[in-house]
Amino acid sequence: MINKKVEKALINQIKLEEQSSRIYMSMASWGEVNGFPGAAKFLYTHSDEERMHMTKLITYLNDKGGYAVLQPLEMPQNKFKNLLDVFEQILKHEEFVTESINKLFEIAFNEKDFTTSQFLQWYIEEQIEEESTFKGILDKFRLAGNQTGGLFHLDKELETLAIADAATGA
Ligand code: OFO
Repeated sequence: MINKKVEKALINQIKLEEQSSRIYMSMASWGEVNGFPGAAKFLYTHSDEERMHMTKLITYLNDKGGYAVLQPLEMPQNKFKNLLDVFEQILKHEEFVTESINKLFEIAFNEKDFTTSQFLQWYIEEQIEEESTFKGILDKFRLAGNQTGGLFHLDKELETLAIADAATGA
């Protein structure tokens, strides 16, 4: 049977992954109606990835004798200043997710639940990768400036990134 404290922390993380999926879905929808089809595609793919992160945690917890009870979610933001605003918010959100994963790891470790600590290694590495992806995208924004041509190319690049992500399941 899984430790109750660890179970509670895992349920909290499941909620955060589900909320992340909604946040990126909302951003994708905004991109789609605001002339950024590539960014929309990238964000839809990313929303799917978060759902996968959530499902992975649910099946792990249930498999270990716990019960992954889903929690109520908040309404995601649906208005953004521009595309840069969207990606700045994503990086901030991912930094928050990283903190949450680290705290979860700490709880599992302190409770001597080394199986869960080991399982969470995947999430720790995933967060390093995600933060680096979003920092890279923000660097490209800096290069593109606010010019329409630059943003058009960036949107195309995001579409290519979405296709690559979907292929690797990253
Ligand atoms: Fe955005 O990553 Fe989940 O954990």
